[in-house]
Amino acid sequence: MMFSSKKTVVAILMAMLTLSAHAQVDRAPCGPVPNENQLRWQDMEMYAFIHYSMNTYTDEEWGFGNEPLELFNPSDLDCRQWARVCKQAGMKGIIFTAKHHCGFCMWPSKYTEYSVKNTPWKNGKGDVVRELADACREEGLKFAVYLSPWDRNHKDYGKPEYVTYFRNQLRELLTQYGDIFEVWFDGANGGDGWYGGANETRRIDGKTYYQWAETFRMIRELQPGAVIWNDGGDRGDLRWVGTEAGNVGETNWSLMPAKGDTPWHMLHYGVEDGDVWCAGETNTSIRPGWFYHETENEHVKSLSKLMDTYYKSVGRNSCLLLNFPIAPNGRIHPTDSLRGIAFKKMIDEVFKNDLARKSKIKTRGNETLITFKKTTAFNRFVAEEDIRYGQRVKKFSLEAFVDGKWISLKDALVEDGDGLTTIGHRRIICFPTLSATKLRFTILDAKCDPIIKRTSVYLAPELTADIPDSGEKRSSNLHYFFSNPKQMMIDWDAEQTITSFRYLPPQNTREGTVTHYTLWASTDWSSWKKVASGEFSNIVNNPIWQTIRFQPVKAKILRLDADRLASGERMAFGDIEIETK
Ligand code: FUL
Repeated sequence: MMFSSKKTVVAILMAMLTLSAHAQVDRAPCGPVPNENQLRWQDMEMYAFIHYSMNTYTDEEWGFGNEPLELFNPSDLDCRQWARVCKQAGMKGIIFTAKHHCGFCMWPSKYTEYSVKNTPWKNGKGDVVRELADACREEGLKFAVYLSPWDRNHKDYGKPEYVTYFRNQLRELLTQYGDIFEVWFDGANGGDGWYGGANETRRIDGKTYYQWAETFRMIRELQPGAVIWNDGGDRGDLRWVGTEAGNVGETNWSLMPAKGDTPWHMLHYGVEDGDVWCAGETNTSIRPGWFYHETENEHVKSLSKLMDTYYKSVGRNSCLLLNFPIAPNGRIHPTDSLRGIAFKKMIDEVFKNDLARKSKIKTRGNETLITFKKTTAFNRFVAEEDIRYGQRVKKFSLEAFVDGKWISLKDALVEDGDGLTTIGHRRIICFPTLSATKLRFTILDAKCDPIIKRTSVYLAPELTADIPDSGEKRSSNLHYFFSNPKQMMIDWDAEQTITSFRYLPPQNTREGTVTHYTLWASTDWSSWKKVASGEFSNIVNNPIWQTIRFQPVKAKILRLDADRLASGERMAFGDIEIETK
C-alpha cells in the first residue's frame, strides 16, 4: 500500500493508537446509565426558575389560597424581558410557577375560577404561561412548568377528587404549550390553608395521596421528552439535592436506589451503588426568597456568591436551577438582571482559555500528565467523565510540579478532606493560584474502567470589585432574654412605636427553628397585646430573614412565643431585628 503523504501516515498511526487505547477500556455499562432525556437535561447545565404569583402582590412566600383576584393586575408584564434576561444570564430554559401553593393559576385553566381569567389583568383574557412559552421559543430557550401539588385554595384538597383536578390541570399544561423539558412538583406542605373556605389544616401522606405512578405515566405519554423532578417517594428522572442554598455534595453520585425513602444524605450526595440513574438538580434563588420582596432589593446575591454556587452545582456534577423573581410591575428587577448577566460574563471569562490545550497531555493508564510549555499560573482544574457509560470515578488526586517538587492540591471549597472524589458530568476543582510546569491527575479508585472525556486547566481572574454580603448582627443592639425555652423577650428602656419584627432562623441546623409564632407587645410587663401570629413559610428549606409587619404599636417589650418548632425543644435564632417608627 502506498501512502500519499507524511500527514496521512501520522493520521493513520494516531487513529491506530487511539483505537488501541480505547480497546483497553471496558465500555460495557457499569451500573445504571442515563437515558437520552437525562443526557440532554444534563447538557443544559444552567436554566432559570421564575417565581411569580399572588405572593408577588402580598409580599409573601406561601399564599394562603384566599388572596383576592383583584390583586393580580400587573402594569407592565413583559415575558419577553424575562426570557431576554435569562438568555443573557446563560440560562438554557425557564421553569415557570404555573401554580404555586396558593392555587392561583397563571393560565386560564378551565377547571378552576381561581386564575388569571378572573383578574383585571387584560380583562381576564391574559395567559402568562402562553406569553412565556412563546417568549422562550422566540429566544431559543426551552420551557417547563412547576405545578404545586399542595393547593391551599382548592376545596377538595386532601380528597381523591383533588388528584383528578391536579392531573386535569397538568394535562392542560402538557398539551397546550408545546414542548416541555421538565415537570417540577414540590414536596412542600404546611398543612393549613383556605381550602374553599374551610380554613383548616389538612394532612396528607405525600407518598400515597397523589398516586405519582399514574401521573408519571401521563407525563411520559404527553411529553415523552420531559424529565420529571422529584424529592423522594416515586423516583423521577432527577432529584432535589436536599437544600435550597445552592450546593450539592462534593461527592455526588447520579444514582439512587429505585425504591424506598431518600433521607437527606442520599439527596445531597447520591448513592454510589444506587440502581437507577437520578442526577441532582441544584435549585436556589438569586435573592434570599423565591418571590419578590422589595426589602430584599439590597440582598441580591453577589457575583462571588453566584460563582461559588456555580462551582458547587455545575462544578459538582449537577445542573443549576437559578431563580429570578418577578417584581409587582411584571418584570425582572434591574439589579437581578444585571447581576445575572454579570454572572454569565464571569463564567465565560473564567473558562475562556483552556491552558491544557496549549500543553502536552499524556494519558497512561489512570494517570494524565499535563506538561505546560513554560511555568504557568492556574487555579481551576476541570475533569469530565463520559457519562453515557455510567458514572465510574470514586477517588482521584491532583498534583502540581512547583519548584522541582510535586505538591498535592485540594478543593478549596470543601471543608473536610480534599474533595477529590466523584467526577461525573463535570467536576471543577478550585484552589489558590499557583505557578507550575506540570499538573498530574490520577484516578485512584473507580467502579470500573474510568472514561474521561476532557481535562482542562484555567486561570480564573480575581474578583476585585464585588458587592459584599451584609454580615453584621442586628441583635447586638437589642436587649433580649428567654423567659422559657419557647419564649423570647426583647425590651427597651423607653417606650417606642414598633412597626415590624424580623427573625432570622439558625443557619446551619433546623434545631430550634420557629415555624409558627405569636408576637405580643406590652408597656408594663403585665398586660399583653397580641400583635401578630402565623407561620414562617418555607423556613426550614430556605432559612432566610422573616418579616412580621403589623399596625404600629407602642411597646417597651416584645414577646415572641414559639408555637411550633421545626425540631428540638428550645427556640433558637440566627439574628433578630425590629423596626421603629
Ligand atoms: C419550595 C417551595 O415551598 C418554595 O415556595 C419554592 O417554590 C421552592 C422552589 O420550593 O419547597
